Amino acid sequence: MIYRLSRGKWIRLKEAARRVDRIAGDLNLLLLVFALGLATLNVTFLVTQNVVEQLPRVTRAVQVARETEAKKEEAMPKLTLYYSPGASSMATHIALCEVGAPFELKLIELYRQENRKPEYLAVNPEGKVPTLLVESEPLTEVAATLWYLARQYPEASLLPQYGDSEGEAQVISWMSFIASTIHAGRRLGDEHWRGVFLHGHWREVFRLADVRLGRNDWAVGRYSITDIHLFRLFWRFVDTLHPISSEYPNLSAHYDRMMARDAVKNTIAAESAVGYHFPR
Ligand SMILES: N[C@@H](CCC(=O)N[C@@H](CS)C(=O)NCC(=O)O)C(=O)O
Repeated sequence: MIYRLSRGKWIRLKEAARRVDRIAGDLNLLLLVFALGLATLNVTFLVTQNVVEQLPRVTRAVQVARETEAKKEEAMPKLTLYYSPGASSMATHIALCEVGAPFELKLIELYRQENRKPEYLAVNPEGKVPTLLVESEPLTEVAATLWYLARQYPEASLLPQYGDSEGEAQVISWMSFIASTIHAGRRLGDEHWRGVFLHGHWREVFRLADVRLGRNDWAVGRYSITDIHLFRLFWRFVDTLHPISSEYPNLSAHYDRMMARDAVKNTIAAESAVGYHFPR
């Protein structure tokens, strides 16, 4: 038998088919959303289960790390720096900031001659700063305090690689030059004109230092305690004589590099807050 549909029924049938189609589409979407939701829940569950399982292990690892750190700190000697703002002790202060070691500062005001008091002479009979107390053992001379800190805190990389004899010898060469020629140069030939010190010899030794540094960023190929020692003296020279930077181009560029370091900024901030009282 052949059914012939009227045009009206045909249209209704097509409409019904379209509706069924739309509902099926909506159902598909609903199923997809549901499946995605289930998958997300599953992943969240797995992750949570994993985290809960790992938690005791992570907590233990954190505890062990803390204990190791505390033991390391206990094993480190107590450090106390006797200093006067802007004096040679500033170099040791910078190195202490560089290595990140805990330390205590003890102020010895040179302009008040506190370095001549018996209490301080008992610590350092020469009456000079710096003195670095390692526990209760005094260590004097800038070079020695810097060397000690660099060796005690190797992570700070303030010396050439251990065993690099040539690099180490270069550090000693520079440090001896700085202590015996540059530092001592300040007091040599202190000729003055109408009461003003000309520091001719001091200017000359910095010229030598400028040539020796050359265009290198750092004195011995990488940042080291040598740069700290050199910087402290040039900083003092700049503060005293205000040379034009083109006279000492290499030392001036080195000065800028040093001034950009956090350890230097923090030391200067701490010492200038106490106040500089320099002899002119
Ligand atoms: N050779 C010593 C020199 C230290 C030094 O000269 N310190 C000066 C201050 S920059 C000082 O304490 N002067 C006081 C004095 O001599 O009475 C070193 O390298 O540590």
